[in-house]
Amino acid sequence: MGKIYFAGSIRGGRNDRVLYREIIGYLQQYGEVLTGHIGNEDLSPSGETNMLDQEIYDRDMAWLTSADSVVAEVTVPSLGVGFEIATAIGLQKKILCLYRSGDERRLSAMIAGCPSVFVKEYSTFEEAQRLIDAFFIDRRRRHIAV
Ligand code: 6IA
Repeated sequence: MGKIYFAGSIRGGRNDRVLYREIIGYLQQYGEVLTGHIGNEDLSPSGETNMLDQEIYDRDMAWLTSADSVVAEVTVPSLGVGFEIATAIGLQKKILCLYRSGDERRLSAMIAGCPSVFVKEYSTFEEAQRLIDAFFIDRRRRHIAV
């Protein structure tokens, strides 16, 4: 099984942290999720001060480099998640961006318009599960075909 880098907002806002945890739990059937702490309910934008920002950056970039695929929940806008997606594109990773559309918000054109990522909209967790299934099953098929 491969390694999966899950990206979700931390300092951008923690409103979706419960959903992140659910997605991380679901992803575990498809590989080792390197970034399980993103779903940690106790992780607040000002919390966990025992790591320097540069240590967080170095660790996350190493994980991203070692990952086989990247799944990002991009509904809550986050500079860090955008940065990770752009870096993952440069590293030629397979990337799934999951987005919940809403009346008041629209996904950044830099993600929505990027041909190097799979952007999928959903509204329920069940829909997110099906999109994740399709992403990984498709990947496996391509892997076998190669
Ligand atoms: O700009 P953001 O903070 O929203 O960026 C979130 C993204 O950057 C996530 O996908 C993470 O992979 C990464 N990231 C940002 N901050 C941390 C972090 N901070 N720990 C791990 N990954 C991070 C520690 C806690 C912090 C609240 C002090």
